[in-house]
Amino acid sequence: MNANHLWLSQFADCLPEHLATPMDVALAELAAFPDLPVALRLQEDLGDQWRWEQSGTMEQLTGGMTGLLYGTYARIFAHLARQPMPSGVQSPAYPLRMLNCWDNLSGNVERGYAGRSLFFENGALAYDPARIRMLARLLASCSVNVLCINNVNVIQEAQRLMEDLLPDVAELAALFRPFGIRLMLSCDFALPVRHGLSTADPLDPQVQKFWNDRAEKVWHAVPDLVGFVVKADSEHRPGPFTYGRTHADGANMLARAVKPFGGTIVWRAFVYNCQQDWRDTMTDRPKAAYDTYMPLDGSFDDNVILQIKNGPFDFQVREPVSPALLSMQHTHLAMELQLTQEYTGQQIDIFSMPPMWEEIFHDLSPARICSIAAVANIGRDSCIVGHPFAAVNLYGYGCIAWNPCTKPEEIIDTWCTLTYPSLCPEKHDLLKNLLLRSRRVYEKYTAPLSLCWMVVPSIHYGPSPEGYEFTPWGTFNRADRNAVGVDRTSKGTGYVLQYPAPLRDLYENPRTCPDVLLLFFHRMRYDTILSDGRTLIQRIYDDHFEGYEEVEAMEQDLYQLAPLLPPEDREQVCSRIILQKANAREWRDVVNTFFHRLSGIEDVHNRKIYD
Ligand code: GCV
Repeated sequence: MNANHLWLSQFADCLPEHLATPMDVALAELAAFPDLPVALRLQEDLGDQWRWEQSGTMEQLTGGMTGLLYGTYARIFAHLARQPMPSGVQSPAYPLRMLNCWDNLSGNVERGYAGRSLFFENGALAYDPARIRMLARLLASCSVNVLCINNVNVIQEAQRLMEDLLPDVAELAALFRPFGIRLMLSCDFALPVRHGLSTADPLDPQVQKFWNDRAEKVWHAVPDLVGFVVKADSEHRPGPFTYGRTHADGANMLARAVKPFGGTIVWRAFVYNCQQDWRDTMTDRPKAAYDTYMPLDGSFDDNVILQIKNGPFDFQVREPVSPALLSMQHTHLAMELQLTQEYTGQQIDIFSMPPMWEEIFHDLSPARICSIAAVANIGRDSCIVGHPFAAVNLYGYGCIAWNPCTKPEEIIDTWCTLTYPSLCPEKHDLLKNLLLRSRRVYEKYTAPLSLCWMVVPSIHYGPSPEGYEFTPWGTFNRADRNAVGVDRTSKGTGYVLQYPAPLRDLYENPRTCPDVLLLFFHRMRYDTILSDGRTLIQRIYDDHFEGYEEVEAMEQDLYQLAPLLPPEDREQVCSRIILQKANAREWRDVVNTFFHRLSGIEDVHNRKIYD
């Protein structure tokens, strides 16, 4: 891995090895741009903040230790992208800009599509320090400052990260530190049991003592650790429910153990019944987070952050904003996004996320959350993110973590300029427009009208209309010969009532509910006429046909661009678009055939649908 395949393509290939502080890194980065007459002035109390001023030909950057680093990257990027520098003090929207790696100690990455873990192999820490520095540099350059290195599913021997592997974790932490990045660890709620206690009950004094002692050991080894991430009572992970305790009991017990060290507990709200009987139409999975956590609003300690996925299901192509994010008033909330493309093309299909995030922040005021997290899309692949264009999601995440109001056009435009500086304006725009529309294209051929979960179970790539239908995961479409979708209105499961007005009223009524969310909220007959005059079934057919055609158009654009890309990117991009096209064709034909067979309704344009 080197800078040539990423948005640091115009930076010096590597930095000197022994840089002690973020200011040292800033100075080393600036040294590669002698044309930039920037003087750095450290003002410790500014922390992450920075201010840029110009007088005559001289420039001054004032900031805290990390602020100087962020300001330096901003200055270099502005120079390379020929953009003006902002005036006034620049501060991040969120103090913790977290990246969650789902890396296992075996070296496998859960839902990872960019190769094996950058940190682990064979049950131990195993990494190339030069690559780690490169990763740290990438993350710092887009303002990410917290890295959770292990999977929230703490399986196999991962508990050892808090035990005998602690000194190795400390060494890794030292590599990230000069880049202003602090580590977190995912922890297993049942750790006390592993150490011979008969219980992990959070109200048991022995359990509390266990965690107090453990926290002391952990922070002794890594004094600037941010804290623990916890997935409890979720998808078979242990948690407080086993002991009849609430999640506030569990989170607060851990929070009190880490408090003396300034630690934080990031408690994930991904809790639902993953053993639901498909015959049960009363239980509705999207209601679970709100139902579990709203009654606890206000009962979490100050150093607990409740981390809630952006939507109420699980990182589908399109979901409404999670109502728990909109409603909890007295709890520190973080929103969790997913960069790794589990349901969004697995870094084979192109799916650029900033337009999706803009929609989320349209309904969710950025001030409702105090932190932001994203599941990482990184690994050992040469371009680090699997598909060269998937880097725009990592870079873009950093941009919105600093300023959630950053426009998708701006993010993608800058990323294209930084990564592929030699593209002429016409080809630059070709790439930018391709990325900007990629999410909508993917949505059309996989999940139009929010018809989600028609995906191959477990793998989550490729179509399988009934793949999840009779499973325990609570992810049903309940398609029959007349209609499809789950009624989540007040007359149905009542999910819509979890929203505050005016969203509740907007979604309740199929005439005001945005088309793209129709089948999330409503069960609809195939012959229902939608806002554009077409029937529901015709929209399903049309979107699948159009989605495929749009992938064909993307392929043509890529063939124009490919000769201009660095050879390694060219090869990746060209081979993956062929796979994407085959995937889109499969989705089009499988889903259209499925509905054609069920409904018996013909496509008004008589296109080929199989019998
Ligand atoms: C880490 C989904 C994924 C799991 C993931 C889980 C989670 O269910 O498929 O791989 O587990 O989300 O977010 O905890």
